[in-house]
Amino acid sequence: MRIDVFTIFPEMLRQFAGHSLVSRAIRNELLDLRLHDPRGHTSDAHRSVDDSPFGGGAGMVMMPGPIFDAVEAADSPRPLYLLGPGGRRFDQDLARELAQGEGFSLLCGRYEGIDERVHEHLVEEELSIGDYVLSGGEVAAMVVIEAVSRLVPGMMGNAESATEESFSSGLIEYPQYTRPAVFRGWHVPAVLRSGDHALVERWRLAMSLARTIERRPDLIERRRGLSDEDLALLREFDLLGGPEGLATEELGDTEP
Ligand code: JEE
Repeated sequence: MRIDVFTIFPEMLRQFAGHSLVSRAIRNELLDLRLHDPRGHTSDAHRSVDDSPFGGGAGMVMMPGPIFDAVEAADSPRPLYLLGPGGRRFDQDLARELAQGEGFSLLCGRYEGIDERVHEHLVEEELSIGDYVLSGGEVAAMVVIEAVSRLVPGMMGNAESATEESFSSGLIEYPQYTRPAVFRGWHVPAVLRSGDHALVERWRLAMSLARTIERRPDLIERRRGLSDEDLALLREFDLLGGPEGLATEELGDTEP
């Protein structure tokens, strides 16, 4: 997979690319990450990439020239996505879609934004990683690269990909424990030490369901509510029912 990034802060991405999963993907030649700096495509003495907005107002806007020139010189993989606070939400579905392809490109803005002609005539689409305001697209680009590259075939062992399959089922995670079995008087749930693998599987799914109902009801809606099997599972572990409904205060409780 080839990913090209256009940024006036290539050092931020170079730092990122030197770490953990992404650096391993690059070393193993599963990922070809290329960085391009629009500042290398300026012609004035100050190497300007921004200017004040037509019509007035505060802040600066990125000029179209250096961006068009950098993109055209790179012959970078399409689609080219612009990262910005007003874009379509980047989510796991899009990460999965991008991981299936041969590559894509990311354009990181800075300042108050980018000249509209870049939106209209250069990029396919604007993406946003969430509803908060960053100072530029670089951190968002790292988020996209990390989410996509961990899904690239060959990135992880088969065991992990199987887990990925079942857990991109749209539920949040079940609680996990490691040694010691008792820590400061807090016990690991007995189910997990029972040795009954089928029981453990059912408990984990039940906990995932209960936590998703409690914390992310939108995800339950997205899978079109609870099935009869879901309800049976929740009942089996007493995670549903009673006049107060879901016993939310007990989820994740590790008291003896
Ligand atoms: C790229 C510049 C800063 C600050 C105007 C008007 C926006 C841009 N999820 C995400 N949040 N933020 C970004 C992101 C931010 C960026 C750039 C990505 C380039 N900035 C910037 C303020 C404004 N504001 C009122 O509504 C909010 C525009 C991002 C992503 N991806």
